[in-house]
Amino acid sequence: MIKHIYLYFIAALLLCLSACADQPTAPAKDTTPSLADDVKAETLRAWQAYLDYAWPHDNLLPLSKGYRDWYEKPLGISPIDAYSTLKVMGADEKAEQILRYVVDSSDFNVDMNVKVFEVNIRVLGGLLAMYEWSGDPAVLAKAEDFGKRLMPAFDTPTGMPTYSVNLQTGAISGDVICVAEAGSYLIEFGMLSYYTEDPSFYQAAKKSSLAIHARRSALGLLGRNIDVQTGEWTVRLARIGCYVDSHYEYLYKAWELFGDTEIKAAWEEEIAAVMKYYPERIDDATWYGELNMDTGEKVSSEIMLWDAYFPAILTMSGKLEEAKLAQNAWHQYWTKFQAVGFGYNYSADTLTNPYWQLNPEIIESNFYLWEATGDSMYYKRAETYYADMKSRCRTDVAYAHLKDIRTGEQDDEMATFFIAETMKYFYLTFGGNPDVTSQTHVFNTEAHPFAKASVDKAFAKTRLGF
Ligand code: DMJ
Repeated sequence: MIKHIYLYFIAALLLCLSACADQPTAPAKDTTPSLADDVKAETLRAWQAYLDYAWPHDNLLPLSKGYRDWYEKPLGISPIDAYSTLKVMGADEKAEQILRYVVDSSDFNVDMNVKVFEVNIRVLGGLLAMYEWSGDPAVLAKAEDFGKRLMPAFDTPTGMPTYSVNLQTGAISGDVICVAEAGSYLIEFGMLSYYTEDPSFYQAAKKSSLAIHARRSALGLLGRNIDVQTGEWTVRLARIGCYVDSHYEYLYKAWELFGDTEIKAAWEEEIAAVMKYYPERIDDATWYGELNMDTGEKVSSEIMLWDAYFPAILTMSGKLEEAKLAQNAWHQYWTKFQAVGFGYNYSADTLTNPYWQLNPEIIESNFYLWEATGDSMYYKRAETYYADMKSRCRTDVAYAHLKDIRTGEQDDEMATFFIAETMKYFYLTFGGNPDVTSQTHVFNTEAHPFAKASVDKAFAKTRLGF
């Protein structure tokens, strides 16, 4: 009996010792990656696909694993657009590879016509953010070279730029542009003037934005398309979003960044008219449709996905309650389809265009509201958007657009703003880089961040010439 107890004791001791040997001496590290880590890993995966199949062309084709250029020769739009996101995520080596490409190999002296608005927000904005992060004077020289090549477009009777400019010859073309294409240069041209101490860039941008402002209707509303030679509106339909969006965005943000009071006055007049005529409250959401710019009467209930930038601007300009209601509308739209298509009629509840380009706007506005309110509802909404996007758009190498948000059929495209904007706003929402926030930085409309602290407003006054 004693022998049995003894054996039992030895066996129990051995069991305990072996069990104890499996116990870690310190608490186990939580190996579940945070959502920010996941966004970074997915961004780097997509970036690697770009490097494998598309470098240094303008766009990756994520299904056929090829590439597409915007013009006759590549401008390196994807890499230049991706740089600031890679820096925000701390992927310094990948970012450095882009910087080396820009400094050593890029050449903007090419005989081709480029769309002034698009290359301004992506290429010039990207180069200026690259300079801000790196401090490399060779990058600033590239930005200045590029900015100078855009300047001939502004040489029109109204000061508003033509649609295209030839990067080599300066030949201009395209007399009718939309408001966003006229009024979205203050940040890039302002930063370029600030860094180069040459006010001519900001002066051109300001003249163009104020040319739009001067042509507002008696109600203070803007049309959609305008002739840059005559200054006449060619489409008098008013919208806050698509075709107009970054004009409003830049008035507010440029004021915040540089402190130009003339720009502030234009913003205050224009936003007052917007808030008077557009908002249409339906339950706990506010919608902003299409109006007649002269009468303020509603013309249609069609919204376009770019319009979703607006709650961000409302948030940053202190209209928090209006921002929440406007964002609720976008959340309702997303929840119906697990994405947002190009066009939706909120009165008829019908999709007018079902395509989704992985666009950032709803995620961007949600980010501003999350930071401003700290309400976990916005964090949870971002989790939903991210999970939906991952399950519907992820391919074996990167991410693809949706041809139809109802069927989920993918299209062989990955827009450059997917890395520049969409993934950056997800990463920041999930707490990936607390040093880059809506308080510390002003983002251009392509999400290239400029630190408020890097602009001394007293210097800005002389360097930008206001
Ligand atoms: C981006 O290129 C910019 O945000 C632009 O202002 C309009 N929208 C696209 C992304 O949807």
